[in-house]
Amino acid sequence: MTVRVGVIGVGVMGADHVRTLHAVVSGATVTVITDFDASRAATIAEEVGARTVATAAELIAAPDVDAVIIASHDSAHAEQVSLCLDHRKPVLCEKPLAPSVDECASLVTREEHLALANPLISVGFMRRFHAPYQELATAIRSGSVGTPLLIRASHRNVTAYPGGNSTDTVTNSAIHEIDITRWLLRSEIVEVSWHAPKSTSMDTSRRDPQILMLRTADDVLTVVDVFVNARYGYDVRCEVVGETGAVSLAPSHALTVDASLRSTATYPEDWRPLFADSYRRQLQAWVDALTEGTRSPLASARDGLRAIEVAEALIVSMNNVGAVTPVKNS
Ligand code: ISE
Repeated sequence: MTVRVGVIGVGVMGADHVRTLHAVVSGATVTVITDFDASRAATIAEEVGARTVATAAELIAAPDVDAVIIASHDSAHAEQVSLCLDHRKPVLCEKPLAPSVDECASLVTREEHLALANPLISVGFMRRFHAPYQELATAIRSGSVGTPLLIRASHRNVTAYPGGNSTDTVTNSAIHEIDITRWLLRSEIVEVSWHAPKSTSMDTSRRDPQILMLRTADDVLTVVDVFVNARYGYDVRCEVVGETGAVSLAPSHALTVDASLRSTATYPEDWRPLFADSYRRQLQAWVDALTEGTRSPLASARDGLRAIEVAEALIVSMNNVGAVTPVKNS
């Protein structure tokens, strides 16, 4: 069986998913594409031999679409995922599942009411498929650094995507750090606080950088700096400090040039080169589960809800001069 996939939104990430599905993933074919920019949709559709439709609703209802990928603007996710539930179509929604707790909670409730053996919603927290994060998790579980006490993480982009604000930094970028912290530690984040030094002059629309403190139920503290206009390169760091040692991700730079008495590291411009293999493995795992009729091994709708609950607590802290804020579970 070949899974016929419809892709909603072919900006940076959606286009990447289309190409990965088309060229690298086995067992799937992209049949239908839609985007608010019709010519962008037409160009990539032609590249992979798909057809285009005008709206997300049309795509989700299409008879030649078995499963849907949502890579549209974050604000459109809830409505589009909801339509997938109406049509009982499996959906891989890019993170965040939706930018508010209310929207995510309502999707979780609706999906749970369907009581399906294989839930329909998967969320694109692709770092769970990144081999270095998986090795980090294995190192923690094997006890090689003792009981984890502290995580120090960084999330740095070259430039922020246009039109966002301080809140979007949390719901769109820092959401990865939130998910990976609970995934690495297997413990829920129960309390947070938000802080910021003076902002970069490069972006007047948001506080940037931001420092986030995430405390898990087992009392491990994660400290993350998220700097979405860091300019120098795309850089993700993570060090887990335990009672007897520390374990870190290897540096994000792919290339080091040694010449003229210098060693120069070259960073990627965005996340795609660093996480290309994670996206591929995530898509393949999703398609395989659909083909085999098994449960999706990707992050679930409830994982999406948990992450946005933490994000909302961070936003409360942001609006209350960094007050320590409990995370409410709905
Ligand atoms: C983007 O959507 C991602 O998923 C990237 O991993 C992240 O670094 C970036 O900040 C987001 O906008």
